[in-house]
Amino acid sequence: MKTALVLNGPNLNLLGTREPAVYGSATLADVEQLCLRACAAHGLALDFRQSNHEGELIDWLHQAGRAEAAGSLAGVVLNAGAYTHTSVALHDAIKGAGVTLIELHISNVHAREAFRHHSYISPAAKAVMAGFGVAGYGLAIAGLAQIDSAR
Ligand code: CA2
Repeated sequence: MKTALVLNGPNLNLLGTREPAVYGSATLADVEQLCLRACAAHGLALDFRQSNHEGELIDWLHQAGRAEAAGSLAGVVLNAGAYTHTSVALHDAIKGAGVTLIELHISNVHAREAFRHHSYISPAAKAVMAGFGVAGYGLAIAGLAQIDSAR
């Protein structure tokens, strides 16, 4: 059984505690349970992580590239949080790792402030998901399973 790696970036540990109008009321623990159900439905194992540190996310992407090349990983769903809009380093890590990656945002970043309209992740991503609330995590896992089964 292959694994889906779901990575969450800075401040996503605060999910469900503030800004429910933007991000909903589900906590990150709720999102992990949602991802577990989606993975089970698609015959995948789940590895679910969150970090507030750019370098740690980069290390995890490098590991993911090796795991995908070895055949044990289907790919990555990444909500890079605000690093989406700032991080050339994450862009380079995704490209350098050669990992199959779906960029995910809970909110529709294009309907928000102008500084959220540009993503350094999108050019390195296989697909982009935004605006479905936390349900987007399940949809992105379904998409990853689809991409993997078509290989
Ligand atoms: O919509 C998304 O998923 C975002 O990636 C979330 C990021 C934001 O910077 C991106 O522009 C869009 C913010 C994550 C922080 O989440 C919080 C949740 C609750 C309370 C405070 C922050």
